[in-house]
Amino acid sequence: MIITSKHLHRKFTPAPLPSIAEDVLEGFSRTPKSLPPKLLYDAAGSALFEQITCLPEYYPTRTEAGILTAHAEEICSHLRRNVSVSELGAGTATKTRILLRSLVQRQCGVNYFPLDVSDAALKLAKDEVESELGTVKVHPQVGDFDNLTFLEHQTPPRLVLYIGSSIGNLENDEAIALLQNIARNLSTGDKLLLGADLVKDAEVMHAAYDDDAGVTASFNKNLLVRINRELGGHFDPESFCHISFWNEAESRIELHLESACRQSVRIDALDMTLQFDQGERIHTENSYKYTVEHLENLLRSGGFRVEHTWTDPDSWFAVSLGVIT
Ligand code: SAH
Ligand code: AVI
Repeated sequence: MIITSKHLHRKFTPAPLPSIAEDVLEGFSRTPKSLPPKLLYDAAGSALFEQITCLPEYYPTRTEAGILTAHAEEICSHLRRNVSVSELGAGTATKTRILLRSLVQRQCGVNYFPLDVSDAALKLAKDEVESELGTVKVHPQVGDFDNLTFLEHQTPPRLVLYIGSSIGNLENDEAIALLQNIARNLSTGDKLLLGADLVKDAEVMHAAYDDDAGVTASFNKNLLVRINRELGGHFDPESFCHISFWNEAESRIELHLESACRQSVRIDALDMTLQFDQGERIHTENSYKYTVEHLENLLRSGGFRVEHTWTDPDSWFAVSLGVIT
């Protein structure tokens, strides 16, 4: 529980605070404590995520890349000529290049608008896409999913990518709201390609979030390092353990940081002192796993008609194309 939070007794004015302050304050005011997963992606977090995507245990990236590689031409054949491409949570856009490579065979040039909270990841995306694909012009959009008006400003036809199973980091109602918000900013004939991780053997899923090299643990603990740096936090990341487990009832992998001892932690910028009991956890991420039916229903709830769903031979991952009718 929070033992001191003087800010709660005075009017809270977010404007002068650093950008992550509000989210951290809100998350630490909850019981149990939690932090929104988007905070995992400062420059260091984005670099750690890139390492995760190459881990032998982390099957989602290579499985989705396999689907995109096998079906890129077929996916592109569903698109109208001169489509512009936007992407939510693009990161470094490594997998996106698989699709862009096919797209540039079909049209003279591509305008690509990757949106991400991570400025560092977007810089890499721009460098790598433009140096490989000379006819793709990258227009990075640094920002949060809550503002998707940049979609509306592009000339149709439009393709939006939301791949990587990033939708799995949202609650079901948040996922539907986000898809509806995407749909609101599109028009008839525009399409959304949605990639999602499927339910499979629990051991396989769990190992992907508890790798032997400890990269996912560092990714998770980096949240505390970030709070120390950006908000004057006094966390000792080594006094927290990385916890991950499969929650079958909720069909999700959960990530937490568990306090190894009873301790108090001050966060200067929030004028807050947190108290942790031994074993108390901060919930840092959910990663929902789907069935194809659930994924397609999400698209429908968002306002899209499902055109096609592609999976890998083991049905570990699915990529579904929806259209605004
Ligand atoms: N699409 C890439 C990256 C996935 S990692 C892939 O498939 O490999 C998730 C990405 O989403 C990160 O780059 C992170 O910075 C971004 N992200 C997470 N929450 C976000 C939010 N609320 N708004 C914008 N970007 C977000
Ligand atoms: C970005 N997102 C889909 C990843 C996932 O698998 O949920 C983030 C991640 N967290 C730990 N490892 C990877």
